[in-house]
Amino acid sequence: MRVLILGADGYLGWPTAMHFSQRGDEVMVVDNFVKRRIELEDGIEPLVAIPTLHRRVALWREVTGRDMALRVGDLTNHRFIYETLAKFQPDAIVHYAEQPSAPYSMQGREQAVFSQHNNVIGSLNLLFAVRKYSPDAHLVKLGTMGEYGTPNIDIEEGYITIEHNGRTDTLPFPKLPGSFYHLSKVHDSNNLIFACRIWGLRATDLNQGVVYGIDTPETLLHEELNTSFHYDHVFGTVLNRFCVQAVCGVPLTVYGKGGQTRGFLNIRDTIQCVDLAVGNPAAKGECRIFNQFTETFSINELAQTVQRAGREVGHNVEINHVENPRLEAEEHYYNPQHSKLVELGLQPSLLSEVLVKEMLGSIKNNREGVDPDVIQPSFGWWGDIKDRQQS
Ligand code: USQ
Repeated sequence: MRVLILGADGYLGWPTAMHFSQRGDEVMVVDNFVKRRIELEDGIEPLVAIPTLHRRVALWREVTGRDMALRVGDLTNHRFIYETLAKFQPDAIVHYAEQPSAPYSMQGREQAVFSQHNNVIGSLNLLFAVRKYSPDAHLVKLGTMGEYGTPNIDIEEGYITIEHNGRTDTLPFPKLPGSFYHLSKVHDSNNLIFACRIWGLRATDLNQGVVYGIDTPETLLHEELNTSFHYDHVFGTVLNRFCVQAVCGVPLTVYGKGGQTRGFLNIRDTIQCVDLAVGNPAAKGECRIFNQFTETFSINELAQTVQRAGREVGHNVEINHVENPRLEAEEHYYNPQHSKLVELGLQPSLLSEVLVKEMLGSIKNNREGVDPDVIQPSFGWWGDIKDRQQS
């Protein structure tokens, strides 16, 4: 297959690109390096320095003998994505090319506007490009479980059948997103459903939970093939952050009461899910929605798991309930369905203390890369934390 990976320089994009290339597919990788620019803006770096994308592609060729095509460009420039599809003619497009941080999007007006412009307009240009140049390609788009928020009813996979005043219909599940970033994904989902309905495109929207983990089989082939692992308050996801905090002796930063419950999955399962979606394409005109996570945990449960595993390997792990920089329910009902990927054959790698200990071991080897100044949140859902503390 010809597989186009958009956002291939990121935490999930790079391991996904290597996976499809290793499988023998013809892969093209694309990125505009927005994440690297935000890293510079906010003074943060991945735990382990990541070579340029050009170097990663060259190294991949040296290690495996496999070629990947590389194009640098921005989806918000429609000419760039039109030309990319016209030349590459993909069978499948895996779209990660979005600003992925909820806290970044809540930092202020500029960051909110940037997040929505980059994500929504980039994806909209992509839809027009697919219609014009690759109308049969299967678009696999990364959405998020955060689109649904935490409603007080069971969350279905994308659509809900409702009976209202004696009539019944199946409609998109209501959305209650919790940040301008999550809202950008809701807008994308609406555009995607609409494009499939009116133009007959085929798409799968993967509403993914919070990803954790460091290694995939391909990142382990060479130390410079690592993925970009963040532990800071901007890009670090909660379990990755807790593991770094445990190794560095920083009390785990549970935000507020810690009863917030989310769907989680291992980075290896992200790759498996995307592989399953690509291998089982949606029909023409269909916009499938899969809830992509393997287990749910509260933040307190995660913190306790990291504490137990950390103490067993000699780390002094304390749990701290810090003031929540977000406005979110800290105790709530949460029961999202997630059977469609399992029906396609997903074999989950579930979270265990053994796995946490592996993560801790791997972080310990790179401990000198940790910057303690970027661990605590410095802005919240209302803006800069210092402003709130002063008022
Ligand atoms: N949290 C803490 N302490 C921390 C960091 C986070 O208690 O040090 C809490 C947050 O308040 C939140 C939960 O952990 O309730 C998850 O936060 P997160 O930063 O791990 O994840 P989130 O901001 O929701 O975003 C991440 C990815 C995003 C993806 C999303 C999936 O950055 O790209 O879309 O996970 S989901 O959460 O299902 O929407």
